Amino acid sequence: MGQSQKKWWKEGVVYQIYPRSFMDSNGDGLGDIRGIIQKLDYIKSIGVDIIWLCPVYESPQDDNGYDISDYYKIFEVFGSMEDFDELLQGIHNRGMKLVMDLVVNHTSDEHAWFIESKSSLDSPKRDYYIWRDGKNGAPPNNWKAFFGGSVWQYDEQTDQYYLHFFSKRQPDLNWENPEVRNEIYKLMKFWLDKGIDGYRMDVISLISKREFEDTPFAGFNETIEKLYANGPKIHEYLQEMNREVLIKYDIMTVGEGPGISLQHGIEYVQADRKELDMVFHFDHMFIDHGTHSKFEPVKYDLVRFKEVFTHWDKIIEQGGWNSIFLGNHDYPRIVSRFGNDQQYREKSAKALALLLLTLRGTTYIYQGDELGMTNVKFDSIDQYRDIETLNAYQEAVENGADLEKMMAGIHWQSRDNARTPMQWDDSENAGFTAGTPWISLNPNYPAINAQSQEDDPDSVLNFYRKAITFRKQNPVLVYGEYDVIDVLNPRVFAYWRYNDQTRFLVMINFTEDTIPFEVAGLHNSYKIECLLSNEAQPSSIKEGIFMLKPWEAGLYKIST
Ligand code: ISL
Repeated sequence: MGQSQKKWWKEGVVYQIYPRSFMDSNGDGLGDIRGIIQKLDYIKSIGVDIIWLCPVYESPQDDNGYDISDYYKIFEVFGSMEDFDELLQGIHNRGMKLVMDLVVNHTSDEHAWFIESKSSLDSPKRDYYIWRDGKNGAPPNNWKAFFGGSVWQYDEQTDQYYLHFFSKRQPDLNWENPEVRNEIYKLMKFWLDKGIDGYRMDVISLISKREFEDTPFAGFNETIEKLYANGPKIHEYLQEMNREVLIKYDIMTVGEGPGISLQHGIEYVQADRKELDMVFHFDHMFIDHGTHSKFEPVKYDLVRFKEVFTHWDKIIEQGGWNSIFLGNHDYPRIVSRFGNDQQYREKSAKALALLLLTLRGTTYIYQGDELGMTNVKFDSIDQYRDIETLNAYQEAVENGADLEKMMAGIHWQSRDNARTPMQWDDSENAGFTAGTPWISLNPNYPAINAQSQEDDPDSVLNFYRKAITFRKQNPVLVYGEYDVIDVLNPRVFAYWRYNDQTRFLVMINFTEDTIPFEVAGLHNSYKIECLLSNEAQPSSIKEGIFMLKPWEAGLYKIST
């Protein structure tokens, strides 16, 4: 349990921006780079240190920018390269850092490489992508894509199939080809030489492919873990990328990865291996997905949830580092998913903030979660924009499934829950755009918005500010040990964070009930001081027991 080496990216708090939904500066209904520039002071005021910007590169937007057609250009609806340079400067001038999305498992089908690759069997770029012959007039195997259908798309002109793990407009690159890898390293350097401070690497766990044998697994997540992710050459590629690019810059890297278990995770991030700094695993993101579909959600279990965080904390003891997040642009709003977005919206949003900022690892906050923004329930499928949601609905229609049930699943799990525009104020369209927004707003924006929270000392926003400031003043929350308390308790998430000098106790009641909670060994003769809480009158210990009010969350300092 050695002391973890100090790094800026361990201490930093990350704020994730989904540019399309953040701020529209020119009234075309889509967020843009100048919109982000306008809001930099707001972002700085939250207290965050690092901005992770989702893709802003040229793209036909089949998957909102995760389908890139030119890695060296900015998507013109988002702005120009000059706008980008100004954004980077603005971020640096405020003492913050910028991490960009790196999407190199696949490109857009409109990328020049793919157009050339597709043009003929003997195109010099044929081998930039993964082409295979069909099997008896059918695709090469039975693998399913993340966004529905087969992972194989037939191309009539050359009578072969190409692989796409995501939409058919997102063909997978062939990392076996050294020319492809060199092109990727080159584009990475282009942005790093501009001065960006790191990369969030999209589905990096999928870049090394296995043999394309049929999957015997019925469950999609199991297929991902056993067949799609962590392929045989993944570490060879990442070590090469590290040698060729990463080592030359003072940056942070976080690899996104479906199918990364803790055992795999360590192989990506153990410092001596010289690969990545952190990964995003999905053990808690898949926690309420049905076996066959995320749109058939199951109720999640708090014990399992605590076990996931406790289990992943081990990555630090083994020489790696953790990323702590509860949501992003692909998942429901955290307060709707893990909190209570009705009666206890504010309290539970603050409880989750406390969790995010006191677990061991780098904290990631997704835009709008600092306001306690909630899921949306659009009445009609026509109001949804996300390709995953639309494809899944279409599949349900084709299969004659129960569409009411499907809509309920979409209300709960659609990625669009996190993609409704930022709620800046209570004016029309929440101050997000002067035009027609690309996706409807959550109708609750008159009640939930940044402006109304700004001056309210008890707002969710100001709780985030407080908790971030507190974390900065107390490095034990970054580097100190983590020990879970009563892991089998199904209602309370409690843990110690400590070092030789300081001991903090964090307790969060994840229910709507008042709950007695006992911390073994703790009694009235200790000095127990509550330093952060979402309650005006935080619970105190009486006869060895705390009575935690509904969704009460508090951090206590314990001394003798
Ligand atoms: O969204 C998901 C749950 O249905 C995830 O499985 C997601 O598809 C996966 O984590 C990969 O996500 C990333 O790559 C995708 C892109 O659509 C996502 O927005 C991105 O975060 C393809 O580039």
